Amino acid sequence: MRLTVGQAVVRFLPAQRSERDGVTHPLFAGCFGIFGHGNVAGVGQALLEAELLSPGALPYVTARNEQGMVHAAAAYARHRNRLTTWACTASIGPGSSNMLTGAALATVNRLPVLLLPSDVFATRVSGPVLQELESPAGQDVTVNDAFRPLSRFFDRVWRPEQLPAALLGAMRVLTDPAETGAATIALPQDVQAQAYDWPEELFAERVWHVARPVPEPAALARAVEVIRSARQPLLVAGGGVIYSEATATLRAFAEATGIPVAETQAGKGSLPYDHPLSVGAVGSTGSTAANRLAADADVVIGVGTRWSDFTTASRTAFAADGVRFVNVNVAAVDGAKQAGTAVVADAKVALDALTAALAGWQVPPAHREQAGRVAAEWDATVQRAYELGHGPLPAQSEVIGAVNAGTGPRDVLICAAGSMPGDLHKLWRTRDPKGYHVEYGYSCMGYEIAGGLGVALAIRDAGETDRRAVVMVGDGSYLMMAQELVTAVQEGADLLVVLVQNHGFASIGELSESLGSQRFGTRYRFRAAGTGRLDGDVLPVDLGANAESLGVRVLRASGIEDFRAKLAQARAHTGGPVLVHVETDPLVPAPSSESWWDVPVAEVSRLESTTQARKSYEAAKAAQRPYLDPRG
Ligand SMILES: Cc1ncc(C[n+]2csc(CCOP(=O)(O)OP(=O)(O)O)c2C)c(N)n1
Ligand SMILES: [Mg+2]
Repeated sequence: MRLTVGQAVVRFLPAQRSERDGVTHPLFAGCFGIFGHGNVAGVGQALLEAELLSPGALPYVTARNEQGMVHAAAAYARHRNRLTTWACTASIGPGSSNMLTGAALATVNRLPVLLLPSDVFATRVSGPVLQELESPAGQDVTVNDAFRPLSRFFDRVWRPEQLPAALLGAMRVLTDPAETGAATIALPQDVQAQAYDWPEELFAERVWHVARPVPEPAALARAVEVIRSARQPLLVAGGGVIYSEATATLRAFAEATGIPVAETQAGKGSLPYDHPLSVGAVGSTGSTAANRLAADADVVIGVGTRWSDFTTASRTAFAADGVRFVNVNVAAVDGAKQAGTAVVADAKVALDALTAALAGWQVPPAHREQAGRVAAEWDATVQRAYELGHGPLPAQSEVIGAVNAGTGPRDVLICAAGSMPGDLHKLWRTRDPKGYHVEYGYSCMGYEIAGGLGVALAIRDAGETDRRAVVMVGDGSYLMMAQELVTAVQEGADLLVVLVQNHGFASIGELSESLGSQRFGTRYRFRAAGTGRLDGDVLPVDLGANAESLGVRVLRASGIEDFRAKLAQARAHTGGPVLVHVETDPLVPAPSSESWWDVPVAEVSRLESTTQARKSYEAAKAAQRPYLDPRG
């Protein structure tokens, strides 16, 4: 079949399907893109031909920023438990390098996205081409080489003959639960337009089986022995529980054994918040319930977690002498962490096997009771934070409470950076396994709206009429990247955005203050004539007007009661994005997690604030543990 390389790519992608548990899905929902030289006449021409001659095969969506489109693709994949994603095509140079942050985010979070950056001429006869980075030391180096460390798969198709291996290699990685992340195929612009005689079978429908690796019997037996020895165990549920669709299995395991369940950011929603064995968020942004159980746990069972510093409170959360870890993870690299007993397997299969192997064994009743007690205490703390009655501007916790109460049980809450991820981790009452979508692997400002668009499209494509994508975004994140609102308008995507304006960085402000850095550079203020510093009046930024100018329906709330009313109005809006704007007081922190996060403070300083903070830092650091002893 004689096609260009661009046409071959566009013909190949719709024929790929993913399969798990006997159900198949299209691997690609469509292709996001922004055209420029490099892809306009190659992949772009092929997408036009497909749209005109085989409509619906690979829907094309124009995005506004290449980073945003990769976030949308990653968010879509996350909502679909990684079984369906998008391809992203970008032009040469800046168009392609704009996707780098998106690539890193997808890889860190283990979310499949297919990136098709355009590249310089393979023939080099016209080089250096506009937007080409010339490396004096090697003419095969281009900006796209920067994707190599950020991608789980990278290839550059210098010749058409290389394309089949590149495509098949990328598909394998995208559908491997342990390896998945960004798969990047760089396409030189002349090669995209070059014709070649392809074997027909390249375009045959192909099913990629998403594996559920079973635990090795000996590894399972080792894990069972450790768990049976436990008196005060705690299970930490990570994103792997949700991607593996293991939430019902986890619930059965917890109910059978009485082991309380704490959640990481990606794992939040593994159990509904009001399940008797749910103790909520763990770690630096955790609940006091989970953190108290963590502090005393003799055995910690991590399922589908990569043990980030937020989860372990920088290796201080698990404080008992001789604490031992059991790590159930599909990725061997995570199984081996914390000198744990590794069970390298799919979360669902492994939890089923553990439940069977532990039949009849239970934690002492007092442990179960303690979990219920500390969870109830935390729930009362959450309720107080929801009803703070702070004035004149409300506290962020009140806005979170209003959004929690004012949205449906199946709605999906999307957030990524700022003070909200931590506050949401502590305070959000999750009612559905897919109800909490906080990107905290890369915690990338600017993900929120683009990610919300991806979730809204995933909800639409899955026909989930009982769900809505609800974004909570701070003013800093909004200013960094709000432009996919225009894409949401274009697609008629039902996206509800809550924009929390506090004139700067509440998060980094609080962190800065706690580290002795006096909130330096964290407020949005005029440069004052008197001081020459950024401590003048609040900047007259009207983000509501900004969203309105992009074609978004905007509702402005003043105070918490009005916010509740505007949120209800916004929920009734359909057919495109709607935004509720609310101002909050940046100086009201969420309830304490009684935990820590390791952010080093200057060892010497002429500032008293820094010197004091360094003392506290050293004191806190003394509690840090290496978790290196295989015997616990
Ligand atoms: C792309 C990116 N740049 C910088 C940071 C570091 N950072 C984390 S939170 C934050 C401020 C976020 O401000 P805003 O969205 O207004 O949220 P707030 O802290 O006010 O809740 C910054 C700069 C980041 N996470 N991502
Ligand atoms: Mg802010």
